[in-house]
Amino acid sequence: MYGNSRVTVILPAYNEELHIRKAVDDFFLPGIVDEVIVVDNNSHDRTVEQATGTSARVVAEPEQGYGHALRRGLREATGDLVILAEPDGTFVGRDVLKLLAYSDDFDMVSGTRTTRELIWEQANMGWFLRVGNWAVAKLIQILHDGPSLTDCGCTLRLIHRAALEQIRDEFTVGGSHFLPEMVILALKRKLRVIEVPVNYRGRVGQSKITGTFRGTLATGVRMIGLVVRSRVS
Ligand SMILES: Nc1nc2c(ncn2[C@@H]2O[C@H](COP(=O)(O)OP(=O)(O)OP(=O)(O)O)[C@@H](O)[C@H]2O)c(=O)[nH]1
Ligand SMILES: [Mg+2]
Repeated sequence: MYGNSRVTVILPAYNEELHIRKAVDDFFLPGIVDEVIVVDNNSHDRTVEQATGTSARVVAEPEQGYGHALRRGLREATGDLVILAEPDGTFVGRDVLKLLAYSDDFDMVSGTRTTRELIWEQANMGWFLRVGNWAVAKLIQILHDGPSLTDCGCTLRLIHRAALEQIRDEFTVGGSHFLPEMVILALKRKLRVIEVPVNYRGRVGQSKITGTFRGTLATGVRMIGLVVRSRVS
C-alpha cells in the first residue's frame, strides 16, 4: 500500500527464465507493493515454471508483442496505482519509490533512462540509443504539447487507475512502440505527466528489442511514424 492505494507491478516476460524470480522478489517491496503480475508472452524457456514458484500472479498472453503483453497486464491489474516494469534486471525495484513519490501530484509518472549519472556501466544505453530515445521524446513533447520529456522508451512507469481507465480503450499498438502511444493518449486527455530519472542497468538474458541496431532502428521508425500520425490525425 502507498497511503490508501493498492500498488500493482506488471512484468512482461518473453523468455526471461534467467532473472524472473529475482525480479519478482526485487519488485515485491514489502508493505508497499501489493500485487506483482507476470505476463508470460509465449515463452518457450522455463519462464513460467520459474515464475509460478514466486508470489507473483502469472497470466498468459497469447498475442505476441511487447505492447500486447503490457496491455494484458494493465487489464489484469487490480491496484489503484499500476506500475509497468521489466524482469530482465535493467530496472531496480526500489525505484518504484521514486515513481510513487511523484504520484501524489501526477496522473502518470514515467522513468527516464537517459540521465547519465544513473546509467550503469553495463547498460545498453550507448550514444545512439541515448540520443535516439531523447530525440523521439522531444518530438512527442513538441508535437503533443507535453512536459519536458527525455526518454520515449522507458518501461518503468506508473499510472493511476483512474487515468488508465480514461485511455485504455484507445490503445492500438501491440508491438515495441507501445509506450509513445500511451504517453500521447495521456497528453491528449490532458492528464498530468512527468518524468523522473531512474537507474538503468545491464540486462540479464537475451535482448529482444534494442539488442541489435536493426531492431532499434525499426522500433525508432515505428515510434516516429506513430508520433507524427497521431498529431495530424
Ligand atoms: N520484444 C519483446 N518483448 C517482449 C515480448 N513479450 C514480452 N516482452 C518483454 O518486454 C520487455 C522488453 O523487451 P527487452 O528485450 O527487454 O527490450 P529492451 O528493454 O528494449 O532492451 P534490453 O533490455 O536492452 O534487452 C522484456 O521484459 C520482454 O521479456 C515480445 O513479444 N517482444
Ligand atoms: Mg529490457
